[in-house]
Amino acid sequence: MKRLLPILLLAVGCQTNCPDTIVTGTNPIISGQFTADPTARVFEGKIYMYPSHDIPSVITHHDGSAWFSMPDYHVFSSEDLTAWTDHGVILRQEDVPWGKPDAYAMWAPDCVFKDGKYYFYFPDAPASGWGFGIGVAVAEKPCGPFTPQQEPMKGVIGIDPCVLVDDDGASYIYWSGMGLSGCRLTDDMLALDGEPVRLDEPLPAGFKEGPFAFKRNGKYYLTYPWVRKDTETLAYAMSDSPLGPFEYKGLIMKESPVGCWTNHHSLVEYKGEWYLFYHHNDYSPHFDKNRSARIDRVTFNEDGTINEVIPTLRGVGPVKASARVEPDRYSSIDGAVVEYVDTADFFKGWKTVFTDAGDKVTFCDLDFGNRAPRKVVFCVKAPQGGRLSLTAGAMAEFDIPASSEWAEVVCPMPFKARKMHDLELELVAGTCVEVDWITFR
Ligand code: FUB
Repeated sequence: MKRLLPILLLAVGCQTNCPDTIVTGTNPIISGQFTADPTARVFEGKIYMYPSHDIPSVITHHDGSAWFSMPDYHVFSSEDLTAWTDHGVILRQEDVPWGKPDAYAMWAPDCVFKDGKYYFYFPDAPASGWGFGIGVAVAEKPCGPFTPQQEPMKGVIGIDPCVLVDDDGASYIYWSGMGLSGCRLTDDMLALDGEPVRLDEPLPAGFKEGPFAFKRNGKYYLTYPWVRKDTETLAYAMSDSPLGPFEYKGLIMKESPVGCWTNHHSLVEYKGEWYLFYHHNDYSPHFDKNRSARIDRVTFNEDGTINEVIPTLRGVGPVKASARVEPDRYSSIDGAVVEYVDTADFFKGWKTVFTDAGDKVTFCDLDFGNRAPRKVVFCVKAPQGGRLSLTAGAMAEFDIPASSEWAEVVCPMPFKARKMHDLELELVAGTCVEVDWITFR
């Protein structure tokens, strides 16, 4: 074991902002703005995410409390689930001909592809009348421009549309409003083709909103937020037919232990693996109507049932050692704690606080590539200094000089790390060492 002195200490700010591409690989996947109700679809070989867009509340609920405020929709795409391109706003409340332009009611959307066109389904409050309608906007490309229809869909009063395009081209829409309803769509995707069917009646009581339907190996899945006690779980039911009857099968994700009343999700297969997109109020700990999209892996059993997904901070994206590695998005933690970097700006993210010797975190699957880095950089604050051990295949210890401001401490790498390793950081001496991020050069 070798003790190494830092060769450079720079007092710097430790956060960056990139306007169009957000690179995390961890949860939540998008920073700098809120991204709720994420619907993920694969178009043109990429993942597209159509979330709704929470902003700090500008409207109140009928009881006077701050309420969901959702003025528009963005679309994001990614090839690797780590780097997300924000393609910008695809639809604004002011642009919906039948909508109330200041309702802030652009709730959970969906987008599907059929016969050369992209159909974006979205809830909005009608300019006249009450409740929610569901509109359709059509585009030639997955990121628009989307042209909304003049009128909402007839026969649909409700929120959270989801559309399943079946293998034979027949399409079905599912939505929430006085229960969970489903109906076949007309071939042009713009209207109901027949009478809606209530789908929630055979399911355990407690269906709320946000249905997401998909087909896998000939079975139809109806997945949905379900309140069995006090907040939303994600549950699912299966059927041999797109309009049921659906049989309840179990939970996909339990209630969040803290913070967020809602959960809202989608499941998607991408490059041979299945993923659950869902949300949590990570960047808004005091207001659960400002949510952020997350992703975790989903696995299925032989009989098609879904294994419970345990939410992680590590997420699913590949993370390169040459990127900013955030140990606060840990895979496991022992003694160390995670806190916000700046409670006046939660988008600055988190730091890992190592208080006592032995406190540690592990960050799984860090990709060092083929060229072993020569340096490691710690973005740290350590009023009394300390010593961290770093394990990535081999192990070394690094002195962290005393600094009461954030500083980049650059040290030579004493061993060659190549390919994939789980990274472990442990405080071996000193007290109260805070780590914002580390990187390898
Ligand atoms: O985002 C507003 C509403 O909260 C959605 O439509 C629901 O599914 C819930 O996530």
